[in-house]
Amino acid sequence: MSHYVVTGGAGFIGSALVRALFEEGARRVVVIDNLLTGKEENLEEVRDRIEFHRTDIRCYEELAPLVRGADVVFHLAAIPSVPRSIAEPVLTHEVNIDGTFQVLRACRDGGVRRVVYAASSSAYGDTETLPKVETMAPRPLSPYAVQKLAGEYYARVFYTCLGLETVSLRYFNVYGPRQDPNSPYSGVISVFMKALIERRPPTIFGDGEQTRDFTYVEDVTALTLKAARAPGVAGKVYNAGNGGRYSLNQVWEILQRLEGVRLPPVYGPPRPGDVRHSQADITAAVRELGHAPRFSLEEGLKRTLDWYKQSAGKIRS
Ligand code: UD2
Repeated sequence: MSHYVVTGGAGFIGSALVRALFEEGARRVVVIDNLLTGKEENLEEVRDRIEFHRTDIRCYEELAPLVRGADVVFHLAAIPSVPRSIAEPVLTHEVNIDGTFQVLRACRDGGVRRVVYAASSSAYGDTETLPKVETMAPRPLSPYAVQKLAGEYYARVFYTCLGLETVSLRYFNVYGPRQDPNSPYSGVISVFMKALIERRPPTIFGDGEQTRDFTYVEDVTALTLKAARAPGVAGKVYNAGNGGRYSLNQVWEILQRLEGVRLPPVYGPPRPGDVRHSQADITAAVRELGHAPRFSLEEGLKRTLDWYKQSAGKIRS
């Protein structure tokens, strides 16, 4: 296989996937990104090896020729963030649901061999049992969760009814280098990194005892590549997590220890649409896709912190 397309390839996860593709010998990688949240600088090291298109996934006419004949399309383009989906339900609906539909439609029309779709752990909502298994009924709590779940459903019926091979991976709170800490909708670990480097206390929404299965970006990209070629998995959904669970208070404790500082957090009101606890059962992904996460939270945080320190000039807003 040699011809890949990554939608959202200028994003923090998408750009890591592009680098991983080249590491395993990909020859042709097409990146589609409208640069709404993605950044070209995320692709700095591979800029002269990729074909970059500043294209919006809602536009079928522009999309169709770019995906035609690809071996695998990795569909990561989305507007993430639970609070953003509450603040901007129309825009996020259009990009996350309509855009996903157009990507699937273009892939089906263009004879693409397989689509790997970046779904979200938010689909589970507040289920009573932990860890969360793919067989549980979804209970989305926010527009974002509904939108990512609708994408999964579309991916599945594009396989069962329309013959396009798709695999959905429910990413669980991915973190790592290049995650943008400067937006009001930034992922919590990037926000913690920036606060730590600037020696400021972070704001924690709620009591900080909510838990997440924080998953290092390289573990997610490795699994995403495996999903592109695993046999017998078309139409399925898998958890893409680490399998652990840490509270925000614990994460902030670890980070303070790594830096040797004490900066008690400020606590604010809980965030609407927030899930209380999240943890992946990764049994199916291990068995059927060969998932093998390599990074403990502490190891992942150390690597991430090193990157933020080296890039401190760049991450300042
Ligand atoms: C959801 C999904 C995740 C991914 C992501 C994309 C769940 C469990 N996870 O992540 O898989 O799809 O959406 O956006 O649904 N927080 C603070 N202070 C801050 C920022 C955040 O306390 O400055 C809290 C926030 O209230 C939440 C936790 O940190 O309890 C994680 O928030 P997040 O925005 O990093 O990610 P989350 O869990 O919404």
